[in-house]
Amino acid sequence: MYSETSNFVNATDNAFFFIIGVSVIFLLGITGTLIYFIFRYNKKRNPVATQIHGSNTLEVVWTVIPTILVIIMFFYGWAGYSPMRKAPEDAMKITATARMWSWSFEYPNGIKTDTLYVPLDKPVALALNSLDVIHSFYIPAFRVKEDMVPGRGNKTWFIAQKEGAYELFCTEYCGLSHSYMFTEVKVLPQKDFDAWYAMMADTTRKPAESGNPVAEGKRLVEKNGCVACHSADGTKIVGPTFKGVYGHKVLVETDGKEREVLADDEYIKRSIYDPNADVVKGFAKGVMVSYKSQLSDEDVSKIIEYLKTLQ
Ligand code: HEC
Ligand SMILES: [Cu+2]
Repeated sequence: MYSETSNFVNATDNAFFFIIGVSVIFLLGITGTLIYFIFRYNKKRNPVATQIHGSNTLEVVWTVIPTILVIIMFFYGWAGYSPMRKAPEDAMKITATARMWSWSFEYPNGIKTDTLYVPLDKPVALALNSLDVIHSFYIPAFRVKEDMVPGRGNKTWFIAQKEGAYELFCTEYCGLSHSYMFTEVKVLPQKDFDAWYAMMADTTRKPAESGNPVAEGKRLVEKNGCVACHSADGTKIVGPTFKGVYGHKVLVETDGKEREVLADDEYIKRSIYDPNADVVKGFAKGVMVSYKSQLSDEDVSKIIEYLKTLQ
């Protein structure tokens, strides 16, 4: 049994506490000396200023000691950082995708979740992608933090060593709803993880026929973070409200030309898969990026069923 939540906790904390410790010692030492000098060399005690011209001993001391301290800091830092760069070969590979303003995780068997599930005591390697702007993947409890830059293909990895749920959030300011861009990482013992994994694979393979499409559509809209930009009550947020969207006439700009279209199934689908083809007048192009890789045709028709109910 480990007492740390991940394999990176120790080394990161060592570097952190060493730097903090040195800083505190210097803060106290310098402030103490300052106060002593104010007292010792004030005008009453020392009416004629003492002139000092150079001291090799002092110069050597205040060059050598800080140099040694900084080198020690570097080694603590390097010892903590360099294992983070290379994931073990046998690590479980998960792809994390960030977009304004939600997370999605894809596992080797193709299932997708908005909460990260990982097995206990097993290395997990994450490929970090962003679909729009720069985000940053952060699990404070694991001391894991890595930028997610579109097109750059950053990576990170860790071994979760304690069962439980931990915060996972975006730590790069990425626009209006950045502060809502958080989720959890759930660490399950291998047995529970395997059970969860198999269960998810089953439900993904054969979608419940009895499911209510409207409820599922609503769930998809929440799960995929559409609600960060689209309200259901008529309020304009980043994007147009979903209220009354289905079946109404919209003024859009297509290839720089304005035209009026009817918001039918076809239009809504295009809005989700290719949002910048028809840009709703009064809204910015490029803010919403395609959900082609995240939502199937079936998902889209469920969302449409849900949107129909918001009149
Ligand atoms: C980052 C903010 C953002 C997110 C997240 C987002 N959208 Fe959008 N959406 C916009 C903006 C801005 C527009 C208007 C500009 C345009 O048409 O591209 C828009 C337009 C639309 C339209 C056309 C609306 C109309 O009035 O004609 C639909 C439909 C839509 N989005 C659906 C969705 C769905 C479904 C999701 C989630 C799967 C989603 N959006 C996620 C910002 C977002
Ligand atoms: Cu972000």
